[in-house]
Amino acid sequence: PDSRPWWERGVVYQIYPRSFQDSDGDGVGDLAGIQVRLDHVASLGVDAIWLSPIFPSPMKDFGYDVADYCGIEPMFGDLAAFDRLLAAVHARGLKLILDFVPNHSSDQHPWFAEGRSSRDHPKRDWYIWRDPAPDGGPPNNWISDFGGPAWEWDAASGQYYLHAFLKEQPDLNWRHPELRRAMLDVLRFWMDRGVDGFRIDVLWHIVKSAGFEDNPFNPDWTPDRTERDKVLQHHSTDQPEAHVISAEMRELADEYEDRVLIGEIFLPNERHARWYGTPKRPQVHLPFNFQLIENGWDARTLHRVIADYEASLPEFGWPNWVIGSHDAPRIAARIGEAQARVAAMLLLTLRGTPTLYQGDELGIGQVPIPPERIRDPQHLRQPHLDIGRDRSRTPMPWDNTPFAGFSAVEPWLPLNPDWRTRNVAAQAGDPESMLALYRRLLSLRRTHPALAVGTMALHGAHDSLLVYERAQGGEQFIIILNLTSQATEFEPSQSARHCRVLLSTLPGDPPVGRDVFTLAPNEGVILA
Ligand code: TEU
Repeated sequence: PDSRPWWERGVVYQIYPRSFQDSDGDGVGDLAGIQVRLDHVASLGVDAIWLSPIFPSPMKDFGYDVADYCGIEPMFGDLAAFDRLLAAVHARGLKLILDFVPNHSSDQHPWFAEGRSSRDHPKRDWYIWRDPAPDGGPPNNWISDFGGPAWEWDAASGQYYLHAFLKEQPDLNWRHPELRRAMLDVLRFWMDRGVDGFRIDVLWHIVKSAGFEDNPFNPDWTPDRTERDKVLQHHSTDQPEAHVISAEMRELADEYEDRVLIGEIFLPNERHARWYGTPKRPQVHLPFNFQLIENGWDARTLHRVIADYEASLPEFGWPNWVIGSHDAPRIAARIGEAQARVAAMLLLTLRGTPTLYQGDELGIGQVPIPPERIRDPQHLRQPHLDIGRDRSRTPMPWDNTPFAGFSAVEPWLPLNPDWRTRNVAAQAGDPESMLALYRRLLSLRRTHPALAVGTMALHGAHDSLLVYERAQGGEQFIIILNLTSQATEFEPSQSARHCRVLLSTLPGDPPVGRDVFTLAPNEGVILA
């Protein structure tokens, strides 16, 4: 048996709690709903669930604005419901990862309300307050990720406070020792309760340069890009002190058994890799790797992305891959449904921990949202840009009963228009479905550790095909992915000549045992 920790062997499944299952008829998902649907998660064959935030929140950013780090949002349930869910998850041999949002709280958090009340309040410096610039304007040129200045004027106390996201999400001051202790206690609280780890929201943001210098302007900015991109986030992100805190979080996690830290970090390879820390002073186990989302989808680009990423990893650093999230456009819409099957094979056979996003296992596309139903604050603030996150946050379609079995009432966001045929029940009974493919891939990974934790050797770059081998303990697999919609010949090496197709992404009779090396359009195969 492999002695690797579960987060290296396993697969993570992201649940967006508002949109998984509603159990109490308010049109919004909840914890009891998730518990009812654990069969789906278990039968998929994943190992861990990551829940987007479930804490009390005014929901200005749908839970990423936390008003109490140690409670449960009433819309989702309560601590008792959480404990029941955690026990049910563990009873199935699954792990539960929570979303920790350390960069900012809600402006409704009592800490902020207290600090806001007066300049001399002991909690004032738990957030980032600055005097105006000499002209009365904001202290510097930093821009919020959701557009507009990152500073909000507080007339009552005559200062600005910093918010990297919405003004309802004031940034916490991690340089303050008491705030730091209070936030680390939050991690302790949930680990004592039994959670298996955390996905840490915008970890690279948590400390700002002490000098609050202006950020440099981005010479490549054009009006079709988000306002945030106008300046490079040079002084507002990736500060050395943030790495110190990340190491402290790890030290704390390591006081417990088998807990994982996954950091949400957007940086070029070399700086990204530093978030692993060093063997002596480790930081997060998995700095999230979004490169399959951020880059073009063709054989040469993927080859370069994989090779460069692998080359950038420290020797002890374990890779990870993501193709979808609650922030990104749906993979099936971005590259087409046929290629999305190839993407599933890529994600589940690359070296590194995969994270699946709910609904991608059904091949759901970008769901059209009528203008009056748009909820995403990022979209509402920059309506001229094509950045609506609601379109990938829509409710899970479970079956073809009213509201797709998600809820007894009209859900908070519309369902995918094809929910009557594209739902879990329909796909579970269809061997050609995306769901069936995901289940097969996940079960192969489980039976053959080489596919999960084996070594990986990339073949040379090719215009149409991406080819790599995975091996461990005498087992060897060749993965060949056709990134194009043309049939493409694969020139087998001597060793590959005797291989047989173990699994194809093609719908229809999986051509098991086939020994031809012509890949059909949009076909991926695993050879053994
Ligand atoms: O996202 C961080 C982040 O970088 C986003 O601004 C991302 O670039 C954008 O959503 C892409 O369209 C995290 C959470 O995942 C996101 O949902 C939150 O809104 C954000 O942090 C603030 O907490």
